[in-house]
Amino acid sequence: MPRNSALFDLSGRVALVTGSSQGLGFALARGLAEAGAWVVLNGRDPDKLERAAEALRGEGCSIATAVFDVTDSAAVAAAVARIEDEQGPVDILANNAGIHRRAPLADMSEADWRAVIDLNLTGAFLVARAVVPTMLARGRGKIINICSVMSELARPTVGNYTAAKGGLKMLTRSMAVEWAKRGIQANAIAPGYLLTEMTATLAANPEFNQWICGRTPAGRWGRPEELIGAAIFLASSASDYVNGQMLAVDGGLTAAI
Ligand code: GCO
Repeated sequence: MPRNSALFDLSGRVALVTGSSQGLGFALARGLAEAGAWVVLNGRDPDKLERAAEALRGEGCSIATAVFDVTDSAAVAAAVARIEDEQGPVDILANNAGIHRRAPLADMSEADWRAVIDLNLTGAFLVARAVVPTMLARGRGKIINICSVMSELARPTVGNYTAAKGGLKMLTRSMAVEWAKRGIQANAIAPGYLLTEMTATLAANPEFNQWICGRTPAGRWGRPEELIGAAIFLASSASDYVNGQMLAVDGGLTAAI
């Protein structure tokens, strides 16, 4: 058991954060890197990813990049093999990649349904399945699935996303029950309404903004960096006996009616 000062130390750990060229993933990557991890950023757009990597390297972070689409299992397998080769086995996986395609369910296209389930849910399974063999072999690993308040609550126009995030919560429990005995902790973080590129149009809508601020006990939107404490906890030895849990970082939103 490490001393308190070492409980949250990620020095020497390799962390892969999917969807990390912007938004929550970028903030998580920065937070894990500042806690000592060697962080592999992932995204689909090589230029955007490189810009994100350069920004973090400029702050003194240890950063590598892996361009791949989390829905493409062959690309995932190839990328993970390369990461293992170059950086070493993945100690920490943050399944963060996510998209929105908002539409009322009655009008939602099959393509928009499938795209969101595929990326937000199936993608997390595919990347976890690719990194878990070396975790199982070494008897340790941390998987952090980025869920949502939409893992618990629904609102109109985001039925595909809500179904995917609800599924991701249960996938987290499935990972925990299958792998806990093997030294792997799988848990989730459920962010509330945080200001990112994905929520910018919502935040800019005065009516929506007022609704969220009124609905959230903290009375405001969250900032991406407010996820970092939870992520470091779930990525570090501090959470070695925590399995299958979803920690809400939502200003109290899911605690309130
Ligand atoms: C929306 C939002 C949400 C959030 C988030 C909340 O359309 O209601 O985009 O889905 O972004 O996931 O946790």
